[in-house]
Amino acid sequence: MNTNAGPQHRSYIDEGYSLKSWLTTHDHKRIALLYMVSITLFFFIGGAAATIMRLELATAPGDLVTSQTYNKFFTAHGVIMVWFFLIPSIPNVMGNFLVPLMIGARDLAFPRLNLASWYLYTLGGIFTIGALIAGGVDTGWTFYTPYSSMFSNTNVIAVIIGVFIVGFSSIFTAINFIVTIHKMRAPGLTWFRLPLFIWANYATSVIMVMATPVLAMTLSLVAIERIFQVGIFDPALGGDPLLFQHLFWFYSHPAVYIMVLPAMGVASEIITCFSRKPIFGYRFMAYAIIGIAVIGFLVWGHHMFVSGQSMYAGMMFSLLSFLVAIPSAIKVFNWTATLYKGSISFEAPMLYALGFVGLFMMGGLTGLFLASLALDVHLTDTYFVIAHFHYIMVGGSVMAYLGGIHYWWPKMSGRLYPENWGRFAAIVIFVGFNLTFFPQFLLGYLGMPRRYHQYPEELQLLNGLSSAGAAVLAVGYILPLFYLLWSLRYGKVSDSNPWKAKGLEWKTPSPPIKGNFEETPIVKEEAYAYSPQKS
Ligand code: HEM
Ligand SMILES: [Cu+2]
Repeated sequence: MNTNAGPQHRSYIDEGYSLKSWLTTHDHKRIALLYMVSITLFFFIGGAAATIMRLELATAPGDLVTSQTYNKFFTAHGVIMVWFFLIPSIPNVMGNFLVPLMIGARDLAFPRLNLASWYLYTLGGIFTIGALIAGGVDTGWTFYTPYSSMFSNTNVIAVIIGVFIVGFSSIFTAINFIVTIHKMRAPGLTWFRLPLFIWANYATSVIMVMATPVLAMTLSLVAIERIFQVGIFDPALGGDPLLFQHLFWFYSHPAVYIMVLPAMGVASEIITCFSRKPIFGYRFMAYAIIGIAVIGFLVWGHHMFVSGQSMYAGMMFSLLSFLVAIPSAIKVFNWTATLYKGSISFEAPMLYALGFVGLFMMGGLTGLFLASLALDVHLTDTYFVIAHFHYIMVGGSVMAYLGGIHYWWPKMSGRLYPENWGRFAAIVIFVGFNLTFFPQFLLGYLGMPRRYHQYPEELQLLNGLSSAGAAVLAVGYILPLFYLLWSLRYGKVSDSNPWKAKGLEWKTPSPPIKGNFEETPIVKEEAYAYSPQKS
């Protein structure tokens, strides 16, 4: 079973090369590639907005763009990166490709719905990009009312429609994953034999189904207030602006776990493979995923410590936010314990995964600073918050996404990427990332507020470092684009299991055939049955 099925092996890619064959495909693997192309496009559009911002902030005066234009750039950046890159990234690309393969199924439960999700994503993207071309939006990705509902003169409605539509794409994908994982596991693949990547995508899907409708409803209310002047959030009309914040963060805090749980799943797969050891504390890892998903719904008020919510609410939200750190810490502990006495090798995916763990930890621990009621009064709305969430979402999730892309690239494409380039890019990204975002912790602590296009001279040095880091980071992100595309043509042909990894996805040829498996696999062993090495 360890080699490809020979020259007659017809992979999912060979099923058709015409544009039509791609745009009408029902194969989860081809849909995954459609997503990969689209989200990569959005990543670079969002990145372009960030580049303009860091260029403006390279010097103290606001001399590159006006403050109004700057507002539009950070809004575009946030909206695109959150809804069109981070949320769909790992679930819709890797989840789509791997959920059926990892559980020994032929496809997702609802292949047509899966394709529909991609079309919804695209339609939402067209609305959003259209709104940006038509002049942009200046509310920030958080759409705070009553500014967004009553005062902003920009294309709020069009962007809201875009985000609303892409929300349904998330919900449909989530329903597909939940049903598939419940109903289509191969014989013998019990819940506690599932790869943690599956657990992570399962929990993420549950969050998507439960939280995304709240966002859809909230944004609809903003649109209703804006169009019909019905008092919902605007106090002048008898509405309540805090209601918006509660609703928005009731979605958006769980949404941050939509962005990071799948990344944790990827890291678990990679770390156990390149340590050649079963993951430490498998059950705790699975329970921690569920714990994070549940507690993640109870902490939204930590975004509202200074909003005027009651002090008792603040104290409860502070306490609950500390609680969410416990399952996160369990995961970090178990990854570390997996490494302990492992037979570790540092291929590119492993470098990304280790980068993920370190940066995620920085993000999580600074989250605890912010979760401390008193400290947050000083730090809220400063660059400290920006640094915190970029450590998690960029240092964490984007690192893990890239790690996963490298790890499963041979499976997806049938080719090996050039290993040294892979390692080099991982290091450039790690260095560039820290240079960009570490100074922002200091800037925030010194009181630099977020969302300003100019700042006092004394903050020049730290901002200069950050902008320089952004340039390094940009190079790091562009590198994989080149060598991965290069490898499609010139890379070495991969066999079915280049990493000698466990897991059903490696028991099928690379790239897999249309229905994934010649015959349904039967699972007889636990997850990650790597044999412990004697050293
Ligand atoms: C140990 C877990 C975490 C804790 C205790 C925590 C705590 C916090 C707190 C208290 C804030 C509000 C800060 C303020 O506005 O003053 C915050 C902001 C934020 N956090 Fe976290 N966080 C954690 C994990 C995460 C994760 C996993 C993500 C993303 C994947 C994330 C993304 C964000 C974002 C996007 C914001 C800012 C939103 C905005 O105002 O634009 N956090 N975090
Ligand atoms: Cu939060």
